[in-house]
Amino acid sequence: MADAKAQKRQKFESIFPILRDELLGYLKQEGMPEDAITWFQRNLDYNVTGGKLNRGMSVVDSVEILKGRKLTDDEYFKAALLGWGVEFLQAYYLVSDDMMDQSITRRGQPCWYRVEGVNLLAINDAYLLEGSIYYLLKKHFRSEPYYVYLLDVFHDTTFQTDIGQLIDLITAPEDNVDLNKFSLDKHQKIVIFKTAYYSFYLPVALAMYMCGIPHSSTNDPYELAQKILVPLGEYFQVQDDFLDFAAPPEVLGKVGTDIIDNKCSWCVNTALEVATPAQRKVLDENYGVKDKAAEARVKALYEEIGIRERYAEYEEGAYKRIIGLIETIPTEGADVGAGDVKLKREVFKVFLDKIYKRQK
Ligand code: GPP
Ligand code: MG
Ligand code: MG
Ligand code: MG
Repeated sequence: MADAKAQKRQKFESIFPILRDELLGYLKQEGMPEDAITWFQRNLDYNVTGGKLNRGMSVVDSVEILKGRKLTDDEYFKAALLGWGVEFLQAYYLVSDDMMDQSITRRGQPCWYRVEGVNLLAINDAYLLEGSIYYLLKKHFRSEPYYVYLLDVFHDTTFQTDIGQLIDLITAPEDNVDLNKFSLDKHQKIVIFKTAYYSFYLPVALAMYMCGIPHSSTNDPYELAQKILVPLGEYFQVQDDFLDFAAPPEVLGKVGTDIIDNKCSWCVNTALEVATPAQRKVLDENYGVKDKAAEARVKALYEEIGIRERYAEYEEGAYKRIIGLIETIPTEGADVGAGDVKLKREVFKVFLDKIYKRQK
């Protein structure tokens, strides 16, 4: 079992060098200087690989489930390319997000902008990661009837993510900590926009387009998918917020910064909902303060209000709710007007099982 999983991952990983070489080939073909090619390669190797690959591999898994059979070599390559497209988008966001959040480590290594000699060049490197997606899509999908839908869904989810990041950032100003600005409602908006669309809807929608599933004005399968995937992504970001506080950095691969960064996190919102006046005072005085001792006081308060039990309770509730949504799809799959292709429960169940009770 573990072996099959490792093999699957290896197969997916084996596509990356092909895509990287195509991108580097473009720079070579344009006669770019050697140091630019080397820089770009280092950017790609440092930032695109080394993650959990959940998002990318979900495209392949979903195409396999939708088609209900083993993929041909060409189909596998195309599905994996779309999966890597999501991973490139993720890399683009993480390089940028780490600068905005002033984070220290990512995937067990220094954040890219903190690597010797990189600094603000990381901004341009992020753009290059984003541009790479469209170079690769054009090269391999230009003549497919669904090409424009691929572009559309990448663009739409990118815009949604940018809006989510905007609310995330302006709700967490560095110089003005005001916990009255936070609420679980606002948190929900932030996480749906900054995470759920690009991390959960995008991979499945890409797979659906690749399988030729059309939109429908009466019963749109893409809307149905979104109804399940958005809550799934919301749950994922609550996990991210909780792990920022609770997970050891050596397991998580990153050092949590939410308390010091004054973030509108699930943890602080949960604490605010139940805090006594005395506890509220502790939060007011220590949250968002750029000081390790203040951070430790907030963490102690989280323990005091039983945040771990509250999180476990949230997790069980979220899991059941999402299973309930998945079960609105008929057991034999929903008819989506694409011949033999049916939208099956398994697409969503497999994705849910990948993240349920995750520790990192
Ligand atoms: C994750 O938030 C959100 C993103 C990675 C989207 C970034 C969007 C941009 C427009 C840059 P997070 O800060 O909680 O992630 P992490 O905990 O991994 O730093
Ligand atoms: Mg952030
Ligand atoms: Mg961050
Ligand atoms: Mg986080």
